[in-house]
Amino acid sequence: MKAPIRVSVTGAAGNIGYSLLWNVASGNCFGADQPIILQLLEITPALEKLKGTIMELQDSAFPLVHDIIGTDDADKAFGDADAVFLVGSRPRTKDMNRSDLFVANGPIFVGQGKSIGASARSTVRVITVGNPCNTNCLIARANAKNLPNSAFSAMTRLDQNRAVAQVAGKLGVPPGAVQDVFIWGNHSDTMCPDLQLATANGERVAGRLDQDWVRGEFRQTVATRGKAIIVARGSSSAASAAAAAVDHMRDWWQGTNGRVVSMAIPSEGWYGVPEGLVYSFPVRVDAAGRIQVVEGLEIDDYIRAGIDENIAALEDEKSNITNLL
Ligand code: NAX
Repeated sequence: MKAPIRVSVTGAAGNIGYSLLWNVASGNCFGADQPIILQLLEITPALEKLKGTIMELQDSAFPLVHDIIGTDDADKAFGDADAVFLVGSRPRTKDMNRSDLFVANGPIFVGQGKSIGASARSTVRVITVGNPCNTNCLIARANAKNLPNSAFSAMTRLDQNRAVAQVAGKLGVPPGAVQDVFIWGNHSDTMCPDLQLATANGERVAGRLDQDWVRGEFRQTVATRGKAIIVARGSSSAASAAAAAVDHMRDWWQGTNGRVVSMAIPSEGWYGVPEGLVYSFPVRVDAAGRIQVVEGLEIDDYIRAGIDENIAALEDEKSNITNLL
């Protein structure tokens, strides 16, 4: 039996947490033979609700869950953490712009970044889900000074999964047949899906899809899916976001076995993206958990414009929070 790993989840009493915790506890993320200790962080007013979530987790009697800690103390929640899901923050509501989220959520990631740096293991892997997730990740990264860039990531996997679903629907194949779809840039409506490597049942999809659809309806649908779900459900994506967070962390933990996926990570200058910007790239993850950007792709004018639009958007987001870095 492997030794348990410590998995921290912030915002654990929230909507995404309610789905994410069950996915993680069942072994879907870290493997069916990997015991875990859940370390759940909430703000003080939500501790009672968290207590209810923990009671339900206990009642699920997951064999892999060796202990569950619920707390409003970040140092305790991140103590010796091997993996961290930064979910806790305010979701965008119908009346909010994305820019309102900076004011509401940026400062959370200063404190949590410092606390991760002080308390988590030096090998910790952090995924940032709380929006605006790329820039929140940048803030957390900047405040965890002792940790390497490679410890931090933000989630564009939901955008990728949305893109996969649209391509699968168009081609009339199950989503599992579609691989190597990836996203450039920011988790926002500027994100740029790229199908140049994508395959369905092992065959390239590029020649089989109408370019007007790819550049028009497809991109528009993926870009605005979050908003469409808020309008339809009255609250933002939760179960699909939790599933995407698990996909991201599972691939980081267990490797992608050659598949290409999207992860937003601190740039080292790849494809002209300024160093340090947390930007979604096509990546592969090796068995040791090293994230490797797929380099040398041919970038046509359309994709170049998409990459540049996202650089500008993220530089603009960064300019709002330089005091938090
Ligand atoms: P909820 O409001 O249901 O839950 C958020 C939870 O976070 C609440 O229980 C709240 O008490 C807690 N919280 C707030 N501040 C905290 C802090 N400082 N420390 C710890 N916990 C804190 O929102 P939910 O639907 O779960 O969404 C969470 C975040 O994910 C939002 O920012 C949302 O915008 C973001 N999303 C990100 C997505 C992505 O693809 N990156 C997609 C889904 C989602 O929109």
